[in-house]
Amino acid sequence: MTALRVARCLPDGFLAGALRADARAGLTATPKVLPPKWFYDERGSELFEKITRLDEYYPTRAERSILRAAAGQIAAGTRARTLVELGAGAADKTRLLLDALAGAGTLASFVPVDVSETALIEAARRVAGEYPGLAVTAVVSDFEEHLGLPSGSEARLVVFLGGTIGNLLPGQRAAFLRSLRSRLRPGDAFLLGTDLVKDPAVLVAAYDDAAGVTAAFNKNILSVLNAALGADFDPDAFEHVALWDAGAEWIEMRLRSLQPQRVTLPAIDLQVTFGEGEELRTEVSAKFRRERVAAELAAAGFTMAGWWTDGQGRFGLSLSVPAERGPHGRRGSVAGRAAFHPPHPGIGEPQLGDQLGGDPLGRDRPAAEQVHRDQVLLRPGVNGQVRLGQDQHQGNRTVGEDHVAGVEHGAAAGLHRGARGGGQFRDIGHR
Ligand code: AVJ
Repeated sequence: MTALRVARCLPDGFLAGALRADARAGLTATPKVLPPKWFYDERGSELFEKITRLDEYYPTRAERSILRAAAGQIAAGTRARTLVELGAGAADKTRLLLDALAGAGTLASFVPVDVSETALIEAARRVAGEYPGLAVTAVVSDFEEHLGLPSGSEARLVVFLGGTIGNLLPGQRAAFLRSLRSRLRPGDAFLLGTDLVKDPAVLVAAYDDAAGVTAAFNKNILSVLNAALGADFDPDAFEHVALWDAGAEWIEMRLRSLQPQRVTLPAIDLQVTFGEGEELRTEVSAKFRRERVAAELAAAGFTMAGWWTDGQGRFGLSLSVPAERGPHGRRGSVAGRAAFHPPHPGIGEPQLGDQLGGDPLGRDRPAAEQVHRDQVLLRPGVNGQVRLGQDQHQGNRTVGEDHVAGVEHGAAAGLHRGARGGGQFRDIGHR
């Protein structure tokens, strides 16, 4: 039997309050700015799904191709019992990891974490249906504010995919990584997807597609404000702008006012004016180089143990463990670690020759052909098994064995909560 549980780590009204505060602060700032997390109402989530299928938007396909090739290595290296997915939209990619962990015989529970409750529960329900015996706990949380991590389980693999970390500004990113690191223990691991610096034309096209889907996605943030705050934005009075900031190495999306205009937001008692050509920044999507990923992880107290890219070097996936010396910008000692040998020779070996040609449409070629794996520093464990980082419990319980069905209330058993968190479990049924 599988139960799906839902844990709320956000106090009632938290999101509504956060949106109002962000709208007030951002629309009275110079230049005007809104945080990208408000794109994702139902329509915004649908539009983003559509974006992931566009020819120009390569990150989803690139990351999926890496995961297809590397999931087995990640499962063998982490032997994770609990898969925690932050921003759990990308359910198809999640399945690659769930399958690999199930294949390794270690998987017991899945904890998808997202702010968007309806999308989260729908995805969690589907996974629970497809993996009988898997304990699924959907955590409604804003991972910047209230990181919901199950504390009862060991050998957790926390994954943050899609390059979404690039939506955080450098200071927010550092705070997020430190906060995550402070909740992890030896034996846990962190898998992070990062989009990589590349030809600006390729980047800009990914955020300004010919069909105009990204433009509609960008303007949808105005509809979100209209619905939530009774505002009277006219999305047609703005144009979509995507630009590459070469100094900061990030893509910015903006909405440019086509005319002088005044907008009223009754719910927060605010009127704002836009001059003709005035821009509102709606998203930063930072692009990375491997060294910067490693440096930011190290500064937060992680040691990068593995790094993979797709064959065209478009996207990077890093696997990190808590550093032995903590978050002081020093790397954990790698003494005693051994180079990781992939369980499937040929997969994950660096492929350097003919990787740059590729399908002109950018479609995936078979994963084994195109994924680069850099050296992975892991320690061979007992029985010759590859283990990550420090000592780990050898979780050998079978999937679902320890599951307790039922309703849990109040204390959100097993979940860390932020200071403002008021976690509550609601049982939403058994299968
Ligand atoms: C979901 C945050 C990874 O930054 O590429 C897609 C969102 N914005 N097109 C990204 C997005 C414009 C996307 N992330």
